[in-house]
This record gives sequence, C-alpha cells and structure tokens, in this order.
Amino acid sequence: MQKPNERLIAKKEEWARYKRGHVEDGVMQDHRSRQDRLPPGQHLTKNWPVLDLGIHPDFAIESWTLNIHGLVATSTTWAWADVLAQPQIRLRSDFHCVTTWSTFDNDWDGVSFRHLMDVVKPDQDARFVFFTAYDGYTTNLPLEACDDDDVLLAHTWNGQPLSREHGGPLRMIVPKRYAWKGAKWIKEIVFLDRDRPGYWEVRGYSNTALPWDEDRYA
Ligand SMILES: Nc1nc2c(c(=O)[nH]1)N[C@H]1C(S)=C(S)[C@@H](COP(=O)(O)O)O[C@H]1N2
Ligand SMILES: [Mo]
Repeated sequence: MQKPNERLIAKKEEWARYKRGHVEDGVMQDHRSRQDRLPPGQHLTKNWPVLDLGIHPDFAIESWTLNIHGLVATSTTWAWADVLAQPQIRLRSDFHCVTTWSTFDNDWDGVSFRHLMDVVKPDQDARFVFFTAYDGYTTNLPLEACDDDDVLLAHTWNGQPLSREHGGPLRMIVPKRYAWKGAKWIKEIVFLDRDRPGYWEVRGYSNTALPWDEDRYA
C-alpha cells in the first residue's frame, strides 16, 4: 500500500489556511496582504522607476506657477509660496503603473484636491478636469475621480522633497487610477463641462484607467 505524502499534504493544508486568511505567522500574513493589495497583473517593485516622455523640465522655483481655471467661481494662479500657504496634508497610498509595477506605502505631503476645490469652487456644470504639465504632457479625469479623500497635489514623498525626475516641485497623485493619470510638473488645471482626452488617452490608453479592473487600454 502506498503511503500518503505527508509533506505535500501539510504544504497544501498550509496553503488552504493561508488562502482562508487563518495563518497566524507574521510573514504569511504579510504575504497575503501584499497579494490583496496588488491589482491584477501588477507586481511589487522595491525601487521607484521613472516614467515619462523623457523631458525633465527645469525652472527656478521663483518663476513656477500653477494656474487653475475654467468652470470655476474663482480662478487662481498659485506661486510656490501660495502652495505652501495652503493647508497641508499627509496621505499614504499605493502607486500602480500601467506597465505592471506597483509601489506600496508612499507617504505624500501636499495640498488635497478637495481643498483646491474649496478655493476655486467648481461650477455646477464642471464635470471633468484637464491637467497640463511643464513638459507638455496632458491627462484628464472626471471631476468625481479627483473629488476623493486620497487625491492630492504632492510636493513631498516619504519626507523628502519630490525629486525633479518624479515630478517635483508638484505633481498630482490619484491612487485609484493608473499612474499616468497623475501629471508630474503640474502647470495648469482646467475644469470643463466635457471630457478632453490627454496625451496617452489619445494614444490608446484607457480613459478610465482603473487598476482593479485591469483597465489598461481602450
Ligand atoms: N508631466 C508628466 N507627467 C507624467 C508623465 C509624463 O510623461 N509627464 N508620465 C505619466 C506616467 S505614464 C507614469 S507611469 C507616471 C510615472 O511617475 P514616476 O516617473 O514618478 O514613476 O507619471 C505620469 N505623469
Ligand atoms: Mo505609465
């Protein structure tokens, strides 16, 4: 009579416990939560890759401005000192790039998009937001995607000023969408009543860009 393969069975039992989430062991817990946090088709990367059009705009912070206008009650142009004069928040979130890498637990400091909305007061008919960056890049989102508690204009990453290659001095962070929806080196935010596709959106990327739906390409 053949003997059961105890080792294999034990492994399978362990796997079943792990899948049910009943494992006490810290390493396994960690592993499980990592799986739960990775959207389909994504893998975790330790470093933070740089992805852009290859132009890293350079300018003196004194001449930097962010212009916010369109269908709003109070359009405004922020100089750097104005950005720092706004209420500051810190938010932790994961970052998902359409090219399949993700990073976890990024600490962002900056100005929440909801605060920006309080300042400019979008009109009733403002439904979309169009972003333009200093490298000429553009992207677009529905206003409801920006009007969320995890969306911000970030100038600090993990306690350090956001580096130029990652979009410093200021970039958009929209954790629930693929990262191309977050403009680095942000220059202009326009509130619109209709959608206007941005750089990648006219080149075959999904307009909605939802990582959990693996909604990569249109
Ligand atoms: N201004 C600007 N913002 C941009 C891009 C760009 O080319 N220019 N690339 C987007 C893309 S495709 C991605 S994946 C992320 C990458 O951000 P990172 O370089 O900080 O990782 O920035 C997004 N924001
Ligand atoms: Mo990207």
